[in-house]
Amino acid sequence: MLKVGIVGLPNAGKSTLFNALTRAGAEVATYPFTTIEKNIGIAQIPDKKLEKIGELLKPKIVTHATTEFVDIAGLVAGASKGEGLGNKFLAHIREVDAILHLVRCFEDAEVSGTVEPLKDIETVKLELALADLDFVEKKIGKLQKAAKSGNEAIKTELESLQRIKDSIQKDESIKHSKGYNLLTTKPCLYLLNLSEKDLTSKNFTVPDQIRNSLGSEKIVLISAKIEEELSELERNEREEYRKELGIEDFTLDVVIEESYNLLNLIKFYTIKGEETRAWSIKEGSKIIDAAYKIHTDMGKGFIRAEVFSYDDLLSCSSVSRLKDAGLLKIEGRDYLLKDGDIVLIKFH
Ligand SMILES: Nc1nc2c(ncn2[C@@H]2O[C@H](COP(=O)(O)OP(=O)(O)OP(=O)(O)O)[C@@H](O)[C@H]2O)c(=O)[nH]1
Ligand SMILES: [Mg+2]
Repeated sequence: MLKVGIVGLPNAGKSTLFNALTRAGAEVATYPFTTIEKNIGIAQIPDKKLEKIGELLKPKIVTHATTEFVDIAGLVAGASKGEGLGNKFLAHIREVDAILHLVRCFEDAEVSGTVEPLKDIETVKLELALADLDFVEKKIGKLQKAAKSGNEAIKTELESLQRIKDSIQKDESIKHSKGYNLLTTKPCLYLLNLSEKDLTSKNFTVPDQIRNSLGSEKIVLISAKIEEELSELERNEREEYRKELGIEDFTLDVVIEESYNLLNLIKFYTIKGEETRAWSIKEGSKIIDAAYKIHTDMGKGFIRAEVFSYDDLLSCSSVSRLKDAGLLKIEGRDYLLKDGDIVLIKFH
């Protein structure tokens, strides 16, 4: 499963956010480096289409797609050189497919550390870049020895690594680095962790310096603490408390959805028997990939698939009417899945 890692300085509120997302109950404390070993948890992807399909077809079970979140140890300046929990932290970031970069903006005398969001952002960005530089330099060192043999492929790779190194040093975006799994090329969403007061008063505007530093990167305002409190409540109570606080948006849902988008996934649905279920798959996948994802036997014994779109189901409001209207298509194994496709796979 694809993973989203939560990254930031110690005491930024990473474990608090992680608990809100996954209800996994990771340890939270006012002192730094509470998290040493990474925590892994699963969050359901909020899905309005799935809920709508559920309302129409009334299956016994409705199953959401999920994403894995990883709560990673806090990072400090010098991590790339082994400071703090340096190397461990960086190895855990290397394993994730996308990053939620959580930035402390909340004042709280109880919680140690300072509130310097811009500095914190720059620190994390610099450490990730330095870790990439270190990785690329080591790789170049190894290849330079091998290149003495005159092998053309090695020479080409060396040139491309040299270009990547230049980009990192000039703080430019890195192109054509597929296969190296660099930290700075992972898709990233910035979350500003505001105090309860700043979030609910809606007076907080993102400082220009932060906007400039992040360029076109996406920013979401959140209070990890409020989200954690909300996540512990039952649905009705949660709604009430949210209204009381004056928060209209389901911030946590926004975070999960945006994380999901970072992973370049689309959703498809199965409606067989008593269960209606949402599945995630990489954009650009074929129906045969979906069949294997559901069950290996389904992939191996694939005959054909019946496919219709969520929009057509909604406008016809039943599968039989949709069939009458000729909107159910028979597709072969190479059919390219579209977001919102509802599929029934025939196999032997
Ligand atoms: N006031 C306030 N406190 C928060 C918020 N988010 C987290 N905290 C507090 O900040 C402290 C640190 O939170 P953690 O979630 O443990 O932070 P962390 O980033 O996981 O820290 P490390 O594991 O040490 O890297 C705890 O006392 C939290 O209760 C917030 O939104 N507002
Ligand atoms: Mg933690």
